[in-house]
Amino acid sequence: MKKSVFHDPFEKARLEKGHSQITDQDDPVVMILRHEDVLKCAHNFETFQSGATPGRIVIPSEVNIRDTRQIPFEVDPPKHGEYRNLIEAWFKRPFQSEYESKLTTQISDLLDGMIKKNDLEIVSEFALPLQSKALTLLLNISEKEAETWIAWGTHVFRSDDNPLDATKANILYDYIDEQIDKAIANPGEDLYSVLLASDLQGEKLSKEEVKGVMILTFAGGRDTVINVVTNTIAYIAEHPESLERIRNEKRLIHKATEELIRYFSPLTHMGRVATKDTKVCEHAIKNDSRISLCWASANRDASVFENPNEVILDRNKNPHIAFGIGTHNCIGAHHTRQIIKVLLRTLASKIQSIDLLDCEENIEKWGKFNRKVGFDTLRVKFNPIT
Ligand code: EMZ
Repeated sequence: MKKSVFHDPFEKARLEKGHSQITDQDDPVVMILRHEDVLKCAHNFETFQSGATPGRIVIPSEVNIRDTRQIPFEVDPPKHGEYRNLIEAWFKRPFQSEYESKLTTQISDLLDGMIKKNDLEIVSEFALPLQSKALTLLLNISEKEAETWIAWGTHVFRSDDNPLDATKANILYDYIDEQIDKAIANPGEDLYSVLLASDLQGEKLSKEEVKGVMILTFAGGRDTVINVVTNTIAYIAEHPESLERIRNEKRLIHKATEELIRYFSPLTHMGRVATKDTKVCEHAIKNDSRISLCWASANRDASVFENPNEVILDRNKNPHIAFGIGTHNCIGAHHTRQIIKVLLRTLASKIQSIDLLDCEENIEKWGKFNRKVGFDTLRVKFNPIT
């Protein structure tokens, strides 16, 4: 069995019922599995809100490990749009050519260091440093800062044996508090300072609001980006011809990026809390209960994607929702897309093939579903173009 194959555990339940129930910390969640239904619920932010108790829309729930509301993620319209307007332009900077060229230098330097190794562990030695270094660009701060974040490991709220590790989460909160205080004392051109200087309806954002945006920026794109980078390396190792195609078909890279993100869907699902008694696919949803919008299942829905379980690098019609959809679509999506695009381009320019030496899969368990989301370790050797 190829290691870069990611099965769809939801197919049967999606076809038969369209939903499934799981329990997370004694708080049940109805998973919505069909593309069409996920879309409908995501757009219906009045009935399915994000602005519940901080942490409750995350699965596993983070209500026991944080009180800070993540912004704009856990805020509903119209306030959501006001926050979003403040930061949208900043999160579109990855499209600028200067940003892209700095990202290219980072990834290219990192790869050069890795090419010399005979046995390289991708998650810790490549994907985590890449994610952290790239994040310094998004925050517009010194690349050196990435060293601190690399030491935190792949997930800031989870340690290896505990998905809800309050001690670990506190490291991030304390760090962000400290950075906010530094930016107050010494404003610069970084995201903290930009947020502290911005006005919302004539008032400056509070420290708590700035913290809410920063926690999301750190946590939201961490394990997800690491997984999609690692999984992409595994895919290329088993499909060396894909690099050849990327080298030869100049326009393929955009479609290939979207397709890999669809196929891997690194965030399985995101929750919402019902604001009234309602129904989804004939299934009753009680007021104040949780549903999950299962992006991973929707992205394998055969009524939308032809041959959904195949990676088709030049897939034409690809309305995937790996970054969510509707008001709350992922604000870090541009940054992530650039990372994958630049990664593919850089690999194509330097690498002939990748030997996959060994791996340990990272399997998430959601009730009866076991979903491979990435790797805990992936050992490879890069073979450069000579
Ligand atoms: C939250 C979430 C955001 C959550 C879009 O996802 O990502 C998770 O990894 C974090 O644990 O707090 O930021």
